[in-house]
Amino acid sequence: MENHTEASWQMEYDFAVEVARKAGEEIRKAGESEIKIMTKSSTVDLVTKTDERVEKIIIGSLKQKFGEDAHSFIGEESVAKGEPCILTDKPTWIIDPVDGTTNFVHGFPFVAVSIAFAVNKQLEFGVVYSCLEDKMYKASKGKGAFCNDEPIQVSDVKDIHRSIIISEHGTDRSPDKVNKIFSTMQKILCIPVHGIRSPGSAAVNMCLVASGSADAYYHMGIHCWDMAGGAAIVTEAGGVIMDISGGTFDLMSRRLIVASSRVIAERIAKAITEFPVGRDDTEA
Ligand code: LIP
Repeated sequence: MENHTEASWQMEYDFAVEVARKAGEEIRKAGESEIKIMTKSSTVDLVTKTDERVEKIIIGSLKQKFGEDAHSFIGEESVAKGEPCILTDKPTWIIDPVDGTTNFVHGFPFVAVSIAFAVNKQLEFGVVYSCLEDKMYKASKGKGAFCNDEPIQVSDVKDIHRSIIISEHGTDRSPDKVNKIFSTMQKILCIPVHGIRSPGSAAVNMCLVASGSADAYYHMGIHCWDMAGGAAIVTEAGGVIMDISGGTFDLMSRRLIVASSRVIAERIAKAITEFPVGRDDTEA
């Protein structure tokens, strides 16, 4: 294999942007016809033929460009069909073909293609194409974060009382889980913060923090494909990323806080009522 030194994944990065744009065009087109809805882990965990088709397009394009065996792949819909979800040291693409499937089904405008690339379990770059808004977010380690080629960075808000916080409600509607989610939201609202928002796409949520429109995002129960692209972008935009306990972020843990500053992230960590979510790499 070619000997890649640090920051030398430029060809993979550029191609990921190209593939994300092509995938986004497919999603936009598919949204113009009737969408057949199916479900996964619960009646509100939606999936469509477009999710599956777009993932095949993305993985097929990457394999055609870089060969069948050079890289590993973790894709939301492949894992749903029984493929393993294990992150190794091998160069690995982590793909969410349609992040915000519920939004896609309803025409709610935050729907993203998320493509990330990790080597030795470290994220090298991330691309998030918010295709209905036509916003291409991207970042590669040490090379800055961008939206439609304009540099982006997190807000300079350090006072949580002046912050907008993002979180989501998830797809597990058991009353105990929902109570815990609302208990955390109540604690955060009562700090007080300026507001809480739920745009419905984890990848877009992280890009909203990366570009300074929101000051933090926390979530328990999402997956590595929801987080990977946005995690690379928000980190490169100057944000902090941590586990919901305040500890070190782990891509396979299904738990995340991202924020414009450590002080805000740590304040959110204090407010979170935890519940068990399992890990991506033990559920496959
Ligand atoms: C979705 C996330 C969303 C979250 C859902 C789900 P999908 O991803 O982006 O923010 O609330 O639980 O994980 O399934 O549309 O790719």
